[in-house]
Order: sequence, then structure tokens, then C-alpha cells
Amino acid sequence: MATERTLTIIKPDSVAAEKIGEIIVTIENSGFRILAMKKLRLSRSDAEAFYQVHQEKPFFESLVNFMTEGPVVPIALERENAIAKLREIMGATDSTKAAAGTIRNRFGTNIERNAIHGSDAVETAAAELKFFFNETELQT
Ligand code: 3AN
Repeated sequence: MATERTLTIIKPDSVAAEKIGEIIVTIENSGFRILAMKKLRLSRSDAEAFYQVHQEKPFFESLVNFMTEGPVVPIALERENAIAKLREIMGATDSTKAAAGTIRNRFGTNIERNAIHGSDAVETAAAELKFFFNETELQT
């Protein structure tokens, strides 16, 4: 299995709850290497662009409101099978249904306020990493 890159975003709910450290410990203990990391506040147009695949969904505006309510921490991650592994330790989209011990089970509240983001495929991971980081920042 090849080394892969993926993107997580520690979302505004987790940042406000001061869970950045615990989430990073969990991710590092799961064998991921941090390639790049920053803390920033998304503008409305940034959040709309990041979630453009959901723009027709009924929850889109609420999702954009949530993602812009406070700072986020995007992190570029690397490990073998990174995309699937991150989604495994992240848990289901709906935090109330996420398996025990997953990040969304431990730190999320519901289907919207679900603690972290994780890329869902090779193409989306590449595009999402580019959204937050340039090539120099991703150099190891
Ligand atoms: P995931 O983050 O598990 O890949 P997506 O890509 O389907 O899930 O959804 C992106 C984000 O949109 C979720 N992380 C969540 O915050 C929000 N979301 C998804 N589905 C709903 C929903 N039915 N109601 C409210 N928010 C939702």
C-alpha cells in the first residue's frame, strides 16, 4: 500500500472546545505524520468554495455559518492508506452515530458540528490540500 496524503480540518467546534491538542495526539498515535499545519479563520467565500459540492444541499448555508464561526486548523497528513485510515479514526459524518472511540464520537456533537473534516478520495484530497497549502509548505 502506497504512502498517501490527506487533509483534515479541526473544525470551529473542536477549536473552541480547546481540543486541538487531543485531536492531534490521536492522529499522530494512529501513525500519521504531520506535513503542514496552520490556524486560520475561513471567510464566507472560502467556506463556500471548499464545500461547493454541497451548494445545492439544504444544510449548505448552515454548514458555511458553522465553518466560519471561529478559527479552524487544516493539517496535511501522510501515511500508508491515509485517506481510508483517517476516515476510520474520524468516524461517521453524524457524530451521534460515530463508532465509540472515533474522533467524531469523542469530540463531535451532531451531523453538522462533527469535530473534524477528512478528505474522501485521492482527487479530493489533492484538491483540498492545495486549497490550504502550497507546494513549498508540503515539502517534507
Ligand atoms: P464527511 O465530512 O463525513 O465526508 P460530507 O462530505 O457528506 O461528510 O459532508 C460535509 C460536511 O457537511 C459534514 N462534515 C457536516 O459538517 C456537513 N453535513 C453533511 N451532511 C449534513 C446534514 N445532513 N445536515 C447538516 N450538516 C451536514
